[in-house]
Amino acid sequence: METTTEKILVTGALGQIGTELTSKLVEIHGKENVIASGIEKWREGNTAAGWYERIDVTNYKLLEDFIKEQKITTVYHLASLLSGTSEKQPLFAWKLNLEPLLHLCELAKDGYLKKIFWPSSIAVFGKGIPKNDVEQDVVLNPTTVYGISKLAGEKWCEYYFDKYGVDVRSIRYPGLISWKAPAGGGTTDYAVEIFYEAVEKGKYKSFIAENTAMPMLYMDDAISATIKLMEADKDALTVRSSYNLGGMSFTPAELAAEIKKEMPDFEISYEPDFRQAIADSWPASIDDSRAKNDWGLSYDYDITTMTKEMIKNLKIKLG
Ligand code: AKB
Repeated sequence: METTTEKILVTGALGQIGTELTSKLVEIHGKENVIASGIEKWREGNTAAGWYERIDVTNYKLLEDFIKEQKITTVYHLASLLSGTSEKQPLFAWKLNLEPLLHLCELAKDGYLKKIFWPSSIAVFGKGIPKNDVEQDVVLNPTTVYGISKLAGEKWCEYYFDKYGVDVRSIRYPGLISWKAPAGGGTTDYAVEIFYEAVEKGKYKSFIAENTAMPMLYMDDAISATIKLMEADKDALTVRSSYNLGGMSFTPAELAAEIKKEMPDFEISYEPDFRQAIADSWPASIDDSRAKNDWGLSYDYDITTMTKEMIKNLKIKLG
């Protein structure tokens, strides 16, 4: 485990992952060492970090000056458009999802950053790949704007590591389920919306078909995996593109059945939209043995414990 003092910048810090990752980083490194950033205006209490800086990551000069002035050592670069939104804004998705990553890699190459975390996604796999237990090194064939941008990002991470030794680490996140901050624009987000609507309305119309399985992960497990990867010994890492993360795998019907155990009156209906085609091109389950072997990936939640936690916390949050 590396123990150097870190000065951390989180981009996209007010998003679904950023909100919870920032809190965890503050817990580990202290408020004074974690700076949250995003394009949103600052609001009282919007982050656990000691400092919130409004940064548009596509403004490279601003990003670079800030990193140099504040002597940032580590960036968790989370700012991104998800799969559904990316289909609607392809050029902007490419610009946002890829170019700032390259600028950060350049800064690391020039010695201004020690470490970068960048999220990839199960969207990199795409069509023509086996559906179940998809391995780390299969041929990648994404057919979505988001998947293409994530695949390109992975290849750049690997390139900067191979050529310049840049320590950029990455995870292929499955769908992430959480109650603290809303998700937005993703294909797996039905698995978040369903809980909000179960608690608020007792019913949900799913935009993903009944029997479409996708890999999913409870946010607590996603955060601990991210921290574990970033704290792992550099020499233990054998994947420099992005690590597979499988989490759990379920369909909307299976999730609805779990919710019904907690809320017997809950009703689900199905009206698949354009995101069904995206889901159909993604794996149903993922083999994450490389992450388990290399840096000790493990999970605390399954579909039952995750469902109980989501409902318990949303009932409190939504009153
Ligand atoms: C999405 O659905 O776009 C994301 C993802 C799997 O990367 N949650």
